[in-house]
Amino acid sequence: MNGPYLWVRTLILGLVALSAGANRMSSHLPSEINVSRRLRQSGDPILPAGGFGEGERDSEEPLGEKEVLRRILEEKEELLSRIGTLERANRELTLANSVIDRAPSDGRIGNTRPADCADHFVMGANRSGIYEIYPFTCLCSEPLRVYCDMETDGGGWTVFMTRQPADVPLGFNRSWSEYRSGFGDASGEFWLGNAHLHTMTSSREYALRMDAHLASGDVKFSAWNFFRVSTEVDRFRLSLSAYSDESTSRSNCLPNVNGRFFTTYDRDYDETTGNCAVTQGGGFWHYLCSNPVHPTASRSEGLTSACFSNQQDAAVFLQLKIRPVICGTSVKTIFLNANDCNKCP
Ligand SMILES: [Ca+2]
Repeated sequence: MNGPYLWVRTLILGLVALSAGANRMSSHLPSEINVSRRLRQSGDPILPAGGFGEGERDSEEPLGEKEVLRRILEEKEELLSRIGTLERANRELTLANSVIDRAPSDGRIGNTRPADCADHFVMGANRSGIYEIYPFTCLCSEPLRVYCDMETDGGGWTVFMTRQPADVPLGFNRSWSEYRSGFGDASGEFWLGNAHLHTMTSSREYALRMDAHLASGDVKFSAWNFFRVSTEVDRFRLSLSAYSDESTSRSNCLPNVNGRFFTTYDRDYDETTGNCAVTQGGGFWHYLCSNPVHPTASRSEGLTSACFSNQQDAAVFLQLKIRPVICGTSVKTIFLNANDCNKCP
């Protein structure tokens, strides 16, 4: 993805060169967007006779400054569109490679079951909605019904929690066993289940994303490049990487969850004398009840936070979702096809 970013950087450099009337940068720029070079060809660094678009203005009047800027903006829009296309193509290619990496070593083809929404995406699904996935090591297992976000940041996201407006809001003040198995419906508000999160994140390396639609109308997201849930014996302990710089939230909404155990009203594994799940509602990877936002809390207790934007803002829609880390070898190799149903436990 360095190419597109290099183009953007190059375009910015070109704009700087234009405003300064300087041509010395032109030798570093690719020909198709080399604004400075085109201006230099005209003999006038500010009002090019050569213009933008080959052969359009060979012998006409110099362009006005507004026209020059308009054309620059047009080229910028075109470049941004091409960057978006290239980024999506690159993401699809990388995800496709991850599937190829997971192919059986004996050369057998077919019978591959999607382990998550990223697999569905690679197999051609590009519409968000309900899908069945098989995040297990044994092909005999029943599928899970999940919501796949196939649009956000290239798609391929498996949603494991949704909070959204509902005529009858789903209660998230649930027991340990309910959070273990999951509750709600994937088409509305729901929690996928900690046991499923453990199965999924122990077979592949996943990134976490939180999307928030705010009462103010703003849309923000937070991202973390590593997310893994441990076993139930380990109290579903969470491993979460540092907050990603790509996030658009004002600050890290989950700064205190890495290494924490899951806590519900009937299992107190937080570090307070009380129980964060009792005082805030819901269940989560609590420490000192001090996270800026508590995604499973009652709305009045947990979904209003200044971590989203500059003002204390309430999330009216909140999703937590995971996707395989798509940087080559970090996706672990698993051979679903190689499993023998006769050996299922
Ligand atoms: Ca406690």
